[in-house]
Amino acid sequence: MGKNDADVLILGAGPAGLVLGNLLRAAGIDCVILERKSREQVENRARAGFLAANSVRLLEANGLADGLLRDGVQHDTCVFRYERTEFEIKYGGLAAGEVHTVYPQQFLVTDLIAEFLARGGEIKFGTEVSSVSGTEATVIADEVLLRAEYIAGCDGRRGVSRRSVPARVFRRDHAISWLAILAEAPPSMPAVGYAMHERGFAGHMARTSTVTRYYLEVPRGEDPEGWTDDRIWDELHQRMRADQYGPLKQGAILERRIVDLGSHVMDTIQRGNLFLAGDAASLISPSAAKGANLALMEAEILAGALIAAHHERDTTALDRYSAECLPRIWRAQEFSHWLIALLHSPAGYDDEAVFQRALRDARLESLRISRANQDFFAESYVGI
Ligand code: FAS
Repeated sequence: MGKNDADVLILGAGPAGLVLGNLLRAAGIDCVILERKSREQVENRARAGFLAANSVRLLEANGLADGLLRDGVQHDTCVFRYERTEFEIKYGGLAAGEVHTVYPQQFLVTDLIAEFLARGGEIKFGTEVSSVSGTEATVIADEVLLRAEYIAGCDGRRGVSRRSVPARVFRRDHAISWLAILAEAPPSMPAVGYAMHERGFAGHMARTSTVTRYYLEVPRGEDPEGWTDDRIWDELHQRMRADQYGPLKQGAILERRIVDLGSHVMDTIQRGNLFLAGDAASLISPSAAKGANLALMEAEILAGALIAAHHERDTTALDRYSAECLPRIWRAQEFSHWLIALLHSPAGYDDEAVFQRALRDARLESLRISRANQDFFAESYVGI
């Protein structure tokens, strides 16, 4: 058997791979990250932005939070707008009193890359992994066979790792699509805005003081290029009921892409010495801002298990890795599903559509008037 190229080979320089790499380097474990994109591409890819309290604690406890503590903005309010009225939930004052920190994913990834390299880690950018073997603990990258003690599959929703773990996969297509928009415009409200409208759902999430994320529910198969800047702002104004609650701050549309809301969970996220974390392990819709936060949670659990296995030859935590992560993955899925049902309802006036909308409005009403519902929302939204 050839010499190992590293103690741990990590596939993917996203939030999962980079947090894992930084925690392993801090424990003196030799690890190499293999990333198919260039550093510039990875550091400029805009995705998530809402970091839950647990994620901030994890990053701060491991010396990875300088940027987000300096430039991140605390967030504690959701506004719900629908036909009947508008109400807000200040979730920072409910349940455990926890809040989000808004810090764009690309900023966090940039910080994590710099820190990982400063800790003596190695990242091979522009390196495509074509196959992974958990039983051999080997990968083939750019036609070169690499070997390690352990492999961490953090290569996202379209990576090769997930396909290398034989598992039963539970999929759910929510049959809902969003136009995901980034606008060069300041946030129009100091809150996450969820608008339910007969024309479909609309969402407003801050990213920075000059960039805002919006979502518009659109038909499946929609061409994002068919949405001009003017058409996007017209539709947002209508669905966010800007005439009633105040105009939205406009600006150039920086990015428009379609996100088909889907979820998938596997019944195991490990095979031999291969362990999955992040989007490679499970997919969740962006409705509840859980994707990046789940990635950080799994990276922390996997790091602890790999450190125990490498330094103490104790593989108990590694053997239990899936059992440790899956119950939390399912809780996040359950809340994401609940929120999707709250934010969307079938269009039209047939009995079923009207019935579903009435149920949705009743859920909103419970959220508006019931402290118990508000505490459930707060705990699930920023906790889990
Ligand atoms: P990533 O996908 O971030 O990283 C995986 C890395 O692996 C990538 O850099 C990729 O290039 C690399 N890779 C893949 N295959 C490889 C191969 N064969 N060889 C080498 N490298 C390979 N979540 C939220 O909570 N809120 C949001 O608002 C939100 N918005 C999103 C918007 C979009 C458009 C997308 C796609 C996702 C969004 N998400 C959001 C979810 C997102 O944040 C993910 O959960 C998060 O990026 C997951 O991190 P990783 O698991 O590290 O995977």
